[in-house]
Amino acid sequence: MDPAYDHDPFFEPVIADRFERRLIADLAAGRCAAIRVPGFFSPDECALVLDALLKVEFATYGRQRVRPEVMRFGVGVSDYRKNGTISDDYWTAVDESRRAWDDLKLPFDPFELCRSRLGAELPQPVEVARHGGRPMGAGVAREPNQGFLVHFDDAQREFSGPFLDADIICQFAFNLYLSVPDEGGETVVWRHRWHPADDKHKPAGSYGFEESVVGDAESFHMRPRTGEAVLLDPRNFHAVRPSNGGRRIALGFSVSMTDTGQLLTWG
Ligand SMILES: O=C(O)CCC(=O)C(=O)O
Ligand SMILES: [Fe+2]
Repeated sequence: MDPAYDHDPFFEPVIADRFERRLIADLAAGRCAAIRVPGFFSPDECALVLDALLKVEFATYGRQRVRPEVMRFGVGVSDYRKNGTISDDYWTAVDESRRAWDDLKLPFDPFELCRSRLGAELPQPVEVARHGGRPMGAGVAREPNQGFLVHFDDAQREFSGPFLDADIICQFAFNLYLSVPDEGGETVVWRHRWHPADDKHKPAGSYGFEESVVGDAESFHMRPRTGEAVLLDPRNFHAVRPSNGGRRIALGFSVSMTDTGQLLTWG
């Protein structure tokens, strides 16, 4: 194909030294595909959180849905979907997760620090989202050493009815990398959004698709560094490659932009 027709100039990761308000608007509007902020956490901040996490036991995501296995510390709502709504046991899991994170006795709340730095240039504070008046989970530490399959994340398709107590314009995925492998562990993003026919490439019960689903769509990959934060549009199909030589541990949460432009987070 003629290279001039090969690349969408809006389909790019942007590297910046902070989450500028203008870049968040670009991501929401589709003028870029990801924002990368190296050094979002200092080496000391990463080491504090990582050291604490290395002493505790991680759980796995639902083993039927998430194969190969992904380890996690904390709760993600995707494991608590029942008939298109949030199941009651999510709220118990959120309470337990909050206690488990408190028990790490960190000198700061890493999710709160992520929210305040993410929102530093925004007119409204970044807050944890509510559902039915109750605050949702703040986020999760995830360890996909064997990678994540090709998938997309879009709560308005995964859940029916109002998902948050706010009207949502768009959704982002936030990751802060605390530990990265020597090799592998790249995040790959394709310029492909879900189409009903894609489900032919989706094994029953799996969260992920076969890689054939993205065909020859344009893609880019990001090799995260320790301390880097990435905000991406998770409607673009994405995957994480398996790691080699080291654990890949990241703090993650979803972010919604409301109709007033406020960012709300949830895990
Ligand atoms: O770990 C990553 O780089 C991306 C994980 C992912 O699938 C997401 O944040 O939605
Ligand atoms: Fe994802």
